[in-house]
Amino acid sequence: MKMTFRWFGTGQDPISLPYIRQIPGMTGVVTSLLTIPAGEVWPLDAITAMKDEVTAAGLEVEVIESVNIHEDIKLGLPSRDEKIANYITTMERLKTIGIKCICYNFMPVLDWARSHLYYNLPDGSNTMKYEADFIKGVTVEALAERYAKDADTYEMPGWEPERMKTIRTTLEAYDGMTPDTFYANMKYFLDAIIPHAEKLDIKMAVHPDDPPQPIFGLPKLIISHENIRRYLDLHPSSHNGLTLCTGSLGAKRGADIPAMIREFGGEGRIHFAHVRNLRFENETDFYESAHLSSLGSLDMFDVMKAFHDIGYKGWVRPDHGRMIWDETIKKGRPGYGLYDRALGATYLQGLWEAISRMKG
Ligand code: DNO
Repeated sequence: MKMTFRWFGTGQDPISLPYIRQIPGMTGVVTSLLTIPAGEVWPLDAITAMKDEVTAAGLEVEVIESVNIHEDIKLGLPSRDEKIANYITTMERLKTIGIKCICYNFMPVLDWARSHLYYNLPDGSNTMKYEADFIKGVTVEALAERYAKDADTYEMPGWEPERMKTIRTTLEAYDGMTPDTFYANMKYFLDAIIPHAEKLDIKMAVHPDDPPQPIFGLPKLIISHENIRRYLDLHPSSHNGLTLCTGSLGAKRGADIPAMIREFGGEGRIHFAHVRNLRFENETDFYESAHLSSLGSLDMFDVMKAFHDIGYKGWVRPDHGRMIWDETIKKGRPGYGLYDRALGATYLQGLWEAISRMKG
């Protein structure tokens, strides 16, 4: 595995590249151009500038998270062809700087959602939380407002105030969308881009829906073993793969993450991994705990062992962390402070070293 760190880019992330470089074992960052709206072609000069900046800091950039998919593609509108063509041009440009993997998601309208961005834990740290009843009782506008206030300087990806202006219309566009239609729209996209991904040798890695249950009446499909299988089968190519996110998939009680790693990873379909823990408070509610197995509901040893057993050579990054040691919103986006993710990265590498050495 290759340990990496998510970095949102200059002006978008208060954590500096030199700090990231000092995290033990860190090989590179996974990043994006956050200011380019979904559906538009990424400018080559911005792509090159990003690459130069990361390289100058002594880090690699091989994974992009994310190149977002325009809503017209998800909805299957006639205008999707133009957006898909733009997506392919962006892929071609990313190839010129050596990108090997693109993480993206097929979540309708919104990216990941939580009820609380800063939930206080007894040890004085704070973390993100998901409370199902809270989400049921809130409007999407009210939640967006809460995020805008709590996330302060930094917009929550997928919840940008600009997008929120037309949120009702976008939500309504999904009225009556059946899973079959949604899968057909996914297939249309995959059939168009995967041949290019093969030619460019860029591994496409879909991120599961987070949380793994419908919210605000929106269909959520990439949430379980069965649905991931269906998604991968829509276009059977090793370049049509998965971002295995333990936190997203693991938020569904009973999900067997190590089994998914062994199955999908064993087939060479996992290209990128987000490894983090969470702690269930009841059947549906959870908060994002520190990465350690003893502090959460997921067993990180079993997760890393499964990756090790399949000979995983792809990218891994620690995922959401708590805010600790006086970290405030000014020092990191929600879930993306420096310290707890750095601790997570070293812990995961410790597990990896122990597993490797025990196998001799
Ligand atoms: C959450 C992240 C997601 C992910 C996108 C991929 O923290 O894992 O926002 O980047 O869904 O497109």
